[in-house]
Amino acid sequence: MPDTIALAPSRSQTITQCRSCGGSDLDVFLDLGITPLVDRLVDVARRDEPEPEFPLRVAFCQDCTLVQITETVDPELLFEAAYPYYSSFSPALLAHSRANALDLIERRKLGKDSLVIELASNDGYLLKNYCEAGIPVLGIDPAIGPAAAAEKVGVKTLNAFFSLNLARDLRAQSVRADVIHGNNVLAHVSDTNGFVAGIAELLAPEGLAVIEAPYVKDLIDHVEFDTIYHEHMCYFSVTSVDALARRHGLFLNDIQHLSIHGGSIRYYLEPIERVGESVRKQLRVEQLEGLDTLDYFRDFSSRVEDLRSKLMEMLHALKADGKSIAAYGAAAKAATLINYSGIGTDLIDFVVDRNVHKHGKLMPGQKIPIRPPEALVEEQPDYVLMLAWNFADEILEQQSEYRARGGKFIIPVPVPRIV
Ligand code: JHZ
Ligand code: ZN
Repeated sequence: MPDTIALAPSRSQTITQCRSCGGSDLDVFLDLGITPLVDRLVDVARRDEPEPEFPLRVAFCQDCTLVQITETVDPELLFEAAYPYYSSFSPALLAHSRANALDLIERRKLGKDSLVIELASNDGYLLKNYCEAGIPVLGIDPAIGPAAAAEKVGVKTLNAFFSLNLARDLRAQSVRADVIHGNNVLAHVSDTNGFVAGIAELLAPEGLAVIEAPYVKDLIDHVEFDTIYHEHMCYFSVTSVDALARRHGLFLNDIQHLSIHGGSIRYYLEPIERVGESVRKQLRVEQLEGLDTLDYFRDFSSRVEDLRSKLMEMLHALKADGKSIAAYGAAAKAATLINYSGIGTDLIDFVVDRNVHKHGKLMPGQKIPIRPPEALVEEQPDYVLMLAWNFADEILEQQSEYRARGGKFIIPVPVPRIV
């Protein structure tokens, strides 16, 4: 296991050991340059102040196969008071989460004597489904705004970072969970082992941890390079999660491959070993395709560069032709895409997003203004760059009026195309 990370006053530290196994054989295969923090939207009044920026490099661990970034940014800075991500602005995500809760209530026979804990419970988007069914819940989330929103909808929430210490404190108060959810959070923690050890600590002997994380194979295969940012410290495969879980007495017994967020895996971990065919099969696939070797990742950097040049060519050609362009989705991934590509206000007039907490702010780095989606029909730009491409179907449907009036969308990933 790696040594504990002590953050330097610069508020970031470069790792020298793998975040999971502690090995020192880390090979960098992608360098996205020095980039700002993607969820640190800029207030208009502070547009001229320098933003914190950090190197964004991705490495492969030769020992345990985990893909990870080499810089750890202080979590207080990453998830500070103004953290703008609220899960409940995405109807598809709400439906996805509700289906998961209903399935677990049924399969695990959850009831009023059960306890469901969610790590990074955000605004209560998932746990509220259990509350409705009368099942006790506890959300844990460090972001103040989303945690307050969760309390408002009746989801009891502890406003804190989850860690092994917190898990021990809770267990000392006899808290044990029948189900622990962790959606899109395992990649976000700097103490990867402490987080999984904390889950093992809090889980009841017959309990189940359900962890969702973007799948590194989808990231590589579909050139989803924009999902790389400082919040995402790790990029998991089934092989790397299996090794991580076993180190803490948990077993990866089942998985589901999901389409959410450009391709994710839902990992089912239990203190009892009963590895199912879904896991065995995907471990074989990863081995056959070479995800456990650096070779799989070697040409990724040139594929990313190729995507960028195609996209920039397209945007410049449209501008040269006198077309106006806006963008959809002030997402975290949007900030990586525009900053790595160098897409600024010379190309994009504004970005729209449904999240009211983002309106009136500026995109990190490129300082493009963020407006409500209605601005598309009001201004009727000729093209809209789809930065939240993971929700493209849903957004295209919502934007039928803009499209009926002749508006077109540019989907950047995996190959820039106009629809
Ligand atoms: P979205 C998020 O990343 C958050 P982001 C987080 N960083 C993470 O780990 C990954 O997911 C996996 C808006 N929207 O969720 C909402 C509309 O405006 O894809 C969001 O601002 N209208 C923790 O931020 C953005 O788009 C819509 O109809 O990259 C989408 O962001 C819909 C559906 C969304 O991911
Ligand atoms: Zn490793």
